[in-house]
Amino acid sequence: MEESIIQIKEKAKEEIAKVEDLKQLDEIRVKYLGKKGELTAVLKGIGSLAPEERPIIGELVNKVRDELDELIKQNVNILSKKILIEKMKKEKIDVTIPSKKQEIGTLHPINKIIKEVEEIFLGMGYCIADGPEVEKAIYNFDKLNTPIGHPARDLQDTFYINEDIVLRSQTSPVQVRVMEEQKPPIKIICPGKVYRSDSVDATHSPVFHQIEGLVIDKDVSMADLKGTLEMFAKKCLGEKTRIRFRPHHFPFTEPSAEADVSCFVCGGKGCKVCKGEGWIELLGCGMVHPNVLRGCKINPDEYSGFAFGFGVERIAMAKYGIDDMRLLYENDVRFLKQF
Ligand code: 2NL
Repeated sequence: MEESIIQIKEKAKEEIAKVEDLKQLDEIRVKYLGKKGELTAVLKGIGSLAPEERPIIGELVNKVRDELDELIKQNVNILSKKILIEKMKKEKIDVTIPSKKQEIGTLHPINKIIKEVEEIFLGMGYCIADGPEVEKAIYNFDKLNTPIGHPARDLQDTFYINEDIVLRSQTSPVQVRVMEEQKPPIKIICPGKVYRSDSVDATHSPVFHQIEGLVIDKDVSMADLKGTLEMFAKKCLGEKTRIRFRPHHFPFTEPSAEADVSCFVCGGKGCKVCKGEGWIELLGCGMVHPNVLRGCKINPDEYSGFAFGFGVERIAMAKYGIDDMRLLYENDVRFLKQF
């Protein structure tokens, strides 16, 4: 009996020594020390032994059981440590490996143009003004000498929230608000989103960006307007750029003009960008209509002013050689990365 207990012990020790993972170790514990284990079976059979043998065998079984139990516990510790060390080796982090390159965003070409234009006009002493995109029709039209019945107010052309409220179709209402709130001299530019009921194509979008400028002071003339725009064109498109005015009509200016710039690609000889013309249309402008001044409680006999306005997308497309406006709104990073 004693011999078979020792044999069980030795067999168990041998098996424990070969164990490679915790699961195997637990299986051994169950096999020898579990309820149906080999040592437990010996204990259960103790009743059939001679009474004087019982305490001796009992003590031995308990000793072996404690010994094996301790051995298993030790091995659990050793194995756990080994497993942890291996895991740490496998998952070792090399902190000296250079990190993945961080992609740094760039300004959208539209915002780039807006910032550039702002810088140019800030340099000429202008302030930047902004105002609501949802605007009273009075500010968007009436106060800009565009009364009811004017085609620009057509339901086909303007987004109406209701009869009296529109999505602004230009940033001029911001300028009207400034004229009402401030006394001349006024020198501002107003960049922002504007809305027109246009279908999307290569040159149109129902939402686009505009920059308007306004100067009100004593003795402001058309020559000041032309000089200002020439300065702006040279700074924005290159020092060699020339400018020309063609007569035009806007309800809010009189006289009005469209200003062209000499083609900044060919210098005026004629090329693909200027379609052989040598000139590219830049913006609309003029002297602020006396009705507009009066509507803002500015006396047209005392003050005069000029105003101009242009679409930012058009300038961005010309400057960067973009042939389809939709590219500016699709947010394709491969396109945007180029600017
Ligand atoms: C264009 C032409 C223009 C103005 C905008 C303006 C503003 C006030 C008074 C008078 Cl408050 N005029 N703005 C003047 C002439 C032209 O824009 O083609 N824009 C896209």
